[in-house]
Amino acid sequence: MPVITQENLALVVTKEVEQVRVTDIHTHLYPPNFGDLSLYGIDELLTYHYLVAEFFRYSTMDYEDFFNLSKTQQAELIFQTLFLEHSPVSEAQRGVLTTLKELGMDLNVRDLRVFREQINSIPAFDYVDRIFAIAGIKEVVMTNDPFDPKERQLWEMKGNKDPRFKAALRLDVLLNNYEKNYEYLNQMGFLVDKKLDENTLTEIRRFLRYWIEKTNAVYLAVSLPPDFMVPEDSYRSRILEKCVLPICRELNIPLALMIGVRRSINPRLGLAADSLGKADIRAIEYLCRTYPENKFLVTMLSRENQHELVVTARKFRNLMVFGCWWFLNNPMIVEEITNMRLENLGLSFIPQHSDARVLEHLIYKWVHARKIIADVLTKKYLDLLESGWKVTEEEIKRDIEDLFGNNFWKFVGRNV
Ligand code: FIX
Ligand code: ZN
Repeated sequence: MPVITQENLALVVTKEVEQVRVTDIHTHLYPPNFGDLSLYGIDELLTYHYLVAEFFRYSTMDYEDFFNLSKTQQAELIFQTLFLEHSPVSEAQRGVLTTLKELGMDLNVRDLRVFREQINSIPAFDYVDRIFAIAGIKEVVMTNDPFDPKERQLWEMKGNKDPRFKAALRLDVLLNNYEKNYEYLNQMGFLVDKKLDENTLTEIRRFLRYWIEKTNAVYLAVSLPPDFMVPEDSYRSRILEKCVLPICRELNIPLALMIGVRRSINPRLGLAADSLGKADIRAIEYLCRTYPENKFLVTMLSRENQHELVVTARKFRNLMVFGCWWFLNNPMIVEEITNMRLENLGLSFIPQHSDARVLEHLIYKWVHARKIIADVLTKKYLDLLESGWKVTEEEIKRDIEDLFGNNFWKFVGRNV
């Protein structure tokens, strides 16, 4: 182990950050045996909803006409518009370049058909292994929606056989839209009523237990609008306090709150239609204070919420801050937020998740994140050296392993 000096510090930190195998705590990936739910390949990469939104910044094409095209045609249009007619400087555009480069492609070819052929020629059977290896991923946590008929059927018929894919049970439909979907629960065999009477609450708890057990979920999760408030007189607040939190306590499982999304502000954009807003931190304060036996993983979508979120985490040890979510996953904002978290919370947070929807997203999301986190960490260790505090390579490795995986597993309280 070398003595860490101001001269070799950056090299050591960068090496450790590049080598650490990541637990990616929030993705939209699925194991290969989930068939067409599991997305991969250049056409999926190019039709990522981040890029669809950016395509319409330049194109005057009718939204419907675009969405009526085949995936390949959409990908061709996006490649032409975002990569050939303009330089691909946005974070999502640059992400495609990083991905292709790491897959060994010659970017100067600039020919989508060639990229497609080269990617398709990689043998399918070890594709996941290969992408995980390039991205340095140990395991990913999925987003599993028991209200999605296709996904539900896969869990009922096949289940997940790949231990690198961990489940997280997504409760958006249950919590954000109960009144429109309760009959769906009845069809699944849970005898609930629109009115949240005692019997209904018992059945909702049975539904949660059933799905946690079936998926072996490592946490429950919900995305929430900026006006999320608890306690309040709403289905969401009552189901949360009377069903979700008690089950989390009973089974010792955290609840992830992903707060600040405003869905479908321009519905014509499909999956790309969502936006954000600043939320009220008092909902998190209430939950952490009232339910000290519950564990909350929290990420917030608005940049304006980040400072109060870290301050709140200083007050509650049952609150684990995670990730720079979605519109925050830009280098300038990731750098700012990571600095803020280190300065307020030390190393007791989870700096990033990928939100990958397409398998290869793991590559660019983590190449970009690792670079920023390594740079920010290097400056923090430099401050320590300048104050006369010596750090060893082992300590740096330990800290980095905590940030990229161990903090999550310690918080979850089990390693599955
Ligand atoms: O709700 C979520 O988990 C969001 O991350 C996604 O729904 C969103 O579309 C996304 O992919 C953001 O990165
Ligand atoms: Zn997500």
